[in-house]
Parts: sequence; C-alpha cells; structure tokens
Amino acid sequence: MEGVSENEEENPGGFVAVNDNDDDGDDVADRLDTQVTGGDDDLVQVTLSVTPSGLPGSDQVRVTWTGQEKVDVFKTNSKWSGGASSEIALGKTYAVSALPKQLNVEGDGASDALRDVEIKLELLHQGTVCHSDLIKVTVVEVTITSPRAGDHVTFSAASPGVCTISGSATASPGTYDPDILWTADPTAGSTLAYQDDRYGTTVTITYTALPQSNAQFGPKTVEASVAGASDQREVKVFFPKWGTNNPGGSQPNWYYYWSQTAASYGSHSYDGSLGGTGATVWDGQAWVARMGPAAPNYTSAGTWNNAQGIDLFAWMCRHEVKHSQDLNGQQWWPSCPGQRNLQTDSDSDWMRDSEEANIGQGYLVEASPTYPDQWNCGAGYSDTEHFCLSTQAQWTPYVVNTDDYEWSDTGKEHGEPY
Ligand SMILES: [Ca+2]
Ligand SMILES: [Ca+2]
Ligand SMILES: [Ca+2]
Ligand SMILES: [Ca+2]
Repeated sequence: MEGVSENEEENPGGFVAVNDNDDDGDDVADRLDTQVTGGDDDLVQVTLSVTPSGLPGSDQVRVTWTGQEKVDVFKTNSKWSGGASSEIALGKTYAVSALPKQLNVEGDGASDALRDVEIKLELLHQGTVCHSDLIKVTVVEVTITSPRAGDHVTFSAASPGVCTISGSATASPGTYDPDILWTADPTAGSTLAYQDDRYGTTVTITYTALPQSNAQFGPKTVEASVAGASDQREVKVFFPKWGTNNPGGSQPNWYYYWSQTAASYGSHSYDGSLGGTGATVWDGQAWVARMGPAAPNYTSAGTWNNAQGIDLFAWMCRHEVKHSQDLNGQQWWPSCPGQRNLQTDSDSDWMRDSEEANIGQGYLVEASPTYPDQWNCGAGYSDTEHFCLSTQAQWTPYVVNTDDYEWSDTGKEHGEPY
C-alpha cells in the first residue's frame, strides 16, 4: 500500500481518509460521486504483486476486504473507466500473469477503531489458498464544527488589531482527537498564531496587526487534519470600518483600504475636518480633491442614486477629482482663491466669465445655473456643478460576491448596506 512498508502492514497499517471533499468541484461529495473527473488523490493506491515470478499461469490472486461500509475499491482513481464505474467487486480474482496491478481504495465511512478494515490478497493454486498477505487499514475522518463556512470575523479596532477564529473539530476514530493539526491561511503583514496549542479538538487562531494590502482580507481557509484526513472551512476576514488601526496611521480604515480598490479614482486625500462627504479645495498651490468623514456613509439626496458605503465613496472620488482637474486644467482660476472675484465671475458659478463660452456647453455668463438641475443637487448647483456632473467618470454599483474587495465591517460584503 502507498506509503506503507511491508513490515508496517499490520501495525500501524495504512490510513485512508473518508472521501467527503469535492476534488472535481461538481458539488457532489466525492464519496458519493460515481466519477471524479481528473482523478481523486484521496484514493490510496494498493499494488497487487506476487513473487517469485514464473508461477503457473493458472494460479490466481483474490482480493477481499472487511468493512464494506467503510471502504470501496476501484480500478482507477477517478472511479470511472471506459464509460462505466471502475468499482471492483469483493473477491475479484486476477491471473498471476496480469500482475502487478494497482487498485485504489476509497474511504467511505470512518473506522470505529484503529485498523478495523483488513484488505487481504490470497494466492490460489488449483483453487486452494496457498499464501495470503494482509494489510490493516484505518479509515480516518476529521470534521470541523467551528468555524462554519462563510463565517465573518473582524479585526478588533485596538492597536494592533487582533482577529480571532475559534476552531473546533472531531476525529474518527476518536483516538486521533488529540492529534488534530490546525492550519490557517497566512495574512501578509499580520502575525498568524495558534494560541497555546495547535493540536487537538479546539484551537484559537489569531491574526495580529492589520495588513497593508486590502487584498489580504476576505476569504481565508482554516484546515484541521490528522492521519491523512482533513477538513476545511472558508471564513471571511474583515477590517473595522471606523477604526484607524491600519498601517497608514491616522486615516480611517475605510479610506485606507478602499483607496487601494477599483472604487477609488484619481488623486485624493482624506481630511477629517471636512463637514461632509468631500470637497475640492485650494491647498496653496493647486486645487485638490479631499474625502470627508461622510464619504463612506449614505446620502438620501438623489445626485448619487442613493449610493451607500463604498459606492458613495466611489462617486465622491470621481466627482471631487473631476472638480480638481477642471479647476486646475481648465485654467478657470489659475492661482485661486485670490483671483476669483465677482468681476471675473459675475454669476458666481465658479466658472470664470471669460471661459464660459469657450467650454462649448453653451454656458451663459449671466446665468448660474444655465440648465435645470437634473441631478437634484439642490443648493449650490451651478454651471461648474453641471459641467462636472456631465463629464465626470461614472460608477457602477459594487456587486456583493462578484466584486469581492469591500471587506469593511460594517459594509456590503459583511451584510450591511454601508
Ligand atoms: Ca476527494
Ligand atoms: Ca465531486
Ligand atoms: Ca461665471
Ligand atoms: Ca454661468
């Protein structure tokens, strides 16, 4: 048997894992699958051979096993061959001339005790057993009861932040409980630790310190394994949205991490002193886009189609960045705010009167706004707002389970609107 030397065949014997994962990804547990496309590495190979060679051609070998509810035996490790199941019937015989032959043993149910399945190969000479070889097998299963698939876990808002995953699992046969080994995916930039003890039926897995990269949040796999058997659960790891314990320092976590995603746009910075969602301000040298504390929230005004959370942030980036580009690039107010005055902006629309006609949108120097407010901007709507809203980059709302990069708690992937 694969991985078992001749002198270990009866003790400790071989190990086969219960095949209840899904290697071919067809949503059928492989144990119940008639065909595992591409082969299944959970099946354990057993090689049938006899020595010496040169035995009479009429000699046969016969394969039998105990524990039929615990193991099945197949010719191929895909459980399928020539358009049909490759399962082998108990007591199958082979001519010695056909050896060596490889069989594949699948675990179908866990052992009740160590070595309680016996696979026997008998050499038959003129129908009588003249030699036999035995290998004892333990069918092992490990089952994770915590975490559950898809569980959400969030770093604390403390500095450094700590994310804790509580694991528990059982092994069959139960003898293996203390030997269950826990493994969790690493998180680059965080310290992964298994508190106290990495072995046994329970574990506390911790990640300490929030990562630099937003891509380090999201799905993480936790695995429990013992004696060749394993079980996995995928959890989702989130950052505390309102915390500031990211590696960048003082910015809120939502700003730090969302700025790394497709929701961000252009060049902007965070200003916690702003009253609202964002603004374009003169920093002494240029017009710059600033995001405010309300950018990750919700606005019931219609301008942004009731965008919430990361969608509102995405609209704010696109809007304020466009304002900054207009005000800088269009040369409306080349060294503002000093030169903006009512003589050069008679309609107070933040568009220099001498430029209004050159923009090509038919803006009038005597009107702000020139056109109706189709965005429900309300107070402050002007020709400058009209130009920005007409020409800025658009945003398609974030789609949960498709876009997969909004890992704030609270937030969309976490299950809240924002
Ligand atoms: Ca499998
Ligand atoms: Ca399958
Ligand atoms: Ca004007
Ligand atoms: Ca105007």
